[in-house]
Amino acid sequence: MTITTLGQFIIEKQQDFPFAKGELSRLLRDIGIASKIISREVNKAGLTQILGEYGSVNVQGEDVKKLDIIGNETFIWALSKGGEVCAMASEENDDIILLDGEYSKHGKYVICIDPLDGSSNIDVNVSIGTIFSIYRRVTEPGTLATHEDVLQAGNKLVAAGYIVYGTSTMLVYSTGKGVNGFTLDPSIGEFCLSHPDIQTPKDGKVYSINEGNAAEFPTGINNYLNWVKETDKATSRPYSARYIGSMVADFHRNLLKGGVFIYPPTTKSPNGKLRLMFECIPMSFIAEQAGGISTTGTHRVLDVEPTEVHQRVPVIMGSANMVNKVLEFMK
Ligand code: AHM
Ligand code: MG
Repeated sequence: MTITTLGQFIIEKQQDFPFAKGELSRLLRDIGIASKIISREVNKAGLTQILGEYGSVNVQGEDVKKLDIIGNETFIWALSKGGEVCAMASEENDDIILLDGEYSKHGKYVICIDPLDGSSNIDVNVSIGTIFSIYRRVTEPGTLATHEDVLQAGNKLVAAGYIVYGTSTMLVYSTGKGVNGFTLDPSIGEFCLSHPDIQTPKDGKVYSINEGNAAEFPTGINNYLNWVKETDKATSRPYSARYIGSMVADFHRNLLKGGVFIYPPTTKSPNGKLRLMFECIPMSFIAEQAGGISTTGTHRVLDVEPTEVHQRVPVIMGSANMVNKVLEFMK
């Protein structure tokens, strides 16, 4: 049996970028390392009875940190040391983090992370994820980075991906030349290529939306939700509803099996709930790279110009035919 580890794959793929000096490869490798650490912590999370509840003091008298804090600190630690990154933004931090170390100031890249997405699922042992995106800085290397480096539209992305901590841990990423998935083999501690060149089905039968908010949805979305439930042999309706409440896990299932993920505008939150920089842009990049579509309902998500780090946008993404059907109802 031959296996390809994430590290081997990254090095092989570096040849796709003739001018690359290896910084992006090192950055991707560092993300792999951070996610292995978080995967270990996520797997231990069920032991809180022994370790002490998160946020409390354990039997040794030490503070037990919340898993999302551990995730954030792990990523900041892993990515700020290598000198490839000059600035970071995290869903856990109000403002961007400027790295002013001698090496970091020369870093060519900017990274945005949602270290643990779907955190309401942590306490109940349900899948959660990490989401990341990488941009090339726009200011001069050697100087302190600025907001301009971070606030870039998704069409400027260099790479993006996610890690899903599910029944196994999987890392899925793209550098703009297709999407590849790696499964963590705990026996050797390596991510191994398990899903090469992922293509999402053009059609699917799964719709993922928090229908509990239906009273607040736009009419078009509710009309679509009525339509998916109608019986029609030709289109195999009714469809199946699947909603974990962990975007990474919901997205991952739909990516592999076909489906549409929707977080629409609501009357209370006209821009929806999900964050452009941390959640919508990276997942939209993966969706498109796998042959799917992602839109806010009016614009391609990757073309939205961000104006603030924690900006929110509505999102409809997944299998092309399903997204287009939702858009028909929204007209
Ligand atoms: P979080 O960043 O606070 O974890 O919230 C993001 C999560 C997504 O993973 C998920 O799709 C969504 O929130 C679920 O929200 P809701 O409970 O409103 O359906
Ligand atoms: Mg999140």
